[in-house]
Amino acid sequence: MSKPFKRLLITGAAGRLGRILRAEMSAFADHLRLTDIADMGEAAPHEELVQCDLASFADVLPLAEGVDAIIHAGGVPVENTFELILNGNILGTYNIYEAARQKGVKRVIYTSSNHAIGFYDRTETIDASVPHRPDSLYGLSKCFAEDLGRYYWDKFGIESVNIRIGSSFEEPLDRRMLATWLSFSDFSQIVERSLHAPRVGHMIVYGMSANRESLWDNRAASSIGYVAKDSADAYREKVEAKFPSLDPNEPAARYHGGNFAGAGHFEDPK
Ligand code: 15L
Repeated sequence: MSKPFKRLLITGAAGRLGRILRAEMSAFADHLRLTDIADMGEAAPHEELVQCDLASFADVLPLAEGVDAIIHAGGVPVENTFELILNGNILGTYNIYEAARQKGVKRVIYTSSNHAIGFYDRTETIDASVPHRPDSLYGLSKCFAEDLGRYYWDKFGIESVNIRIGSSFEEPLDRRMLATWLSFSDFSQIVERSLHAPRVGHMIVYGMSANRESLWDNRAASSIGYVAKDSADAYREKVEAKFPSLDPNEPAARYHGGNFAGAGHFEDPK
């Protein structure tokens, strides 16, 4: 049976979420072009592996040749030095969009993060239209990437879905994740919906499962047909038994971004 896409580019393919995408997106594309700065192992017959640094435009440009869409999950995945964030996330994401423009790719799915809005207080439920409130240099780079996508849509008509991922792990790892958790299967579903939705323009959606506690109003995601199937509540007892509840005034408990909001500047002496 023919698949909806001929070729998809996936960046960050050696990472935690990149590995999920590598396994799941082959159902929708004849070929996957996979890239990462790290080793990606052996290529399957439908795969093309290109190890490269997203900060090098000369390396990134050919990656976008002949692809139907880009799933951009590459870059630095947590707080780090400004230099690494600048190269991996800011320059790297600029290179992806510029390569898309030069090679005529019409849609980018971007793995943004809750850390773009991490300084909202947990007493506030926010939707995807609120102003950015980054909690870290990492969060700031996600704000840049979301705005970059908006610019490339307004000026050049390249569509984007920016998935502000909560916490995507095999299971929730602490109390905060009872609200922010995104199962791997729901992650694949929201990426798949982002690829298939007929018209997205520039969208921001939250990457969250159907958790009973929640910080985000995710109606925008329903408009692309995303219906979360999993819930952190299946793990609630286990998590609550393992982790004592935090003082609600501690930054880790108080803000959407948890510890990212509570941490100082990454480059200060520890
Ligand atoms: C993220 O953006 C990180 O990539 C991930 O490792 C977690 O820290 C997650 O946010 C989170 O907020 O739990």
